[in-house]
Amino acid sequence: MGRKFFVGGNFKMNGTVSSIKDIVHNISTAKTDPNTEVVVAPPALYLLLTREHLDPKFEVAAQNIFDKPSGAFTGEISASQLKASGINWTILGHSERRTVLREDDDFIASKTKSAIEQGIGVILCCGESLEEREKGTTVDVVTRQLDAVNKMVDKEAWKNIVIAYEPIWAIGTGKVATTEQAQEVHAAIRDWLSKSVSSEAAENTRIIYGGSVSDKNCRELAKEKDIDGFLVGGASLKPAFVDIINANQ
Ligand code: G2H
Repeated sequence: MGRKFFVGGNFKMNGTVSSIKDIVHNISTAKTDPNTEVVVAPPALYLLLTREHLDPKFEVAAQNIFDKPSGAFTGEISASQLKASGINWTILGHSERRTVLREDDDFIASKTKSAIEQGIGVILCCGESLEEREKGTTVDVVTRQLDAVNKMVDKEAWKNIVIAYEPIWAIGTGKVATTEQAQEVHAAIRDWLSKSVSSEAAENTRIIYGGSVSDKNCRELAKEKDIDGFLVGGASLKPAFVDIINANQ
C-alpha cells in the first residue's frame, strides 16, 4: 500500500473564536478526498474549540508542546494533556520556533520523544535558510536536524512521525521551492531514512512540503514521487485550503 497523502493546516498565531469556527466549518462541510489525511493546527487557545467543531474524520494538532508531562512550566502544554483532550498530533521544530524562540535540535528531539511516548503523532519540521542553501549545505542541515531526533527515539517511532520539509526562504514569502528543488531534498530525506532508520521507514514515512503552498502550486508539487502532502500556513486560513487537500485527486 502506498503512503497516504497528508495535508496539515498550520494556522500559526492567527484567528479568533469566530474566524476559527468559520474556517473549521468550511473544512468540515467541504467535499474532500477521502484518501487524504487532514490535520489542522490552531493556536493552543483554540485547540478544544477546533476539536469540538471539526468533523471527527479530521485530526487536530498543537503547534508545539513542552517535553515534560506536567509541573511548574509556566505557559507550556504537554503531550499527555493533549492526549487527554482528544488532540492526537503536534507540530514540532517549526523554523519560526527554531529561529524566533531559539529552540535547538536537542530540545526539539526531546519534545518529539515525549510526544511519541504519549501516543501523539508528530509533524516534524526541518529546513535550511537561504544562506545555508547558497552554501550548498541544505542536505547536511536537514539531516543534522533529523539525526538529533533519531538519536533520541527508537526506530518504531518513525511510524508516528510525518517529516515536513520547509525551506525557511520559502515560508510566508510567496517564494515556493520549485518542484525539482523540493523533490531533490525529499529524495535525500528518504535516502537518509533508509540509511539511518530502516528501509521500511523510508518506504512508509510521509515527507510533506511546506513553504508558500497554495491552490495554484499544489498540484504540480503533488505529482513528485517523494512529496506526500503539504504543511500549509497562510493558505490554510482560506477557503482554497480545500483545493490543497484535494491536490492529489
Ligand atoms: C511554512 C508554512 C506552514 P506558509 O511555515 O508551516 O507556512 O504556507 O505560510 O509559508
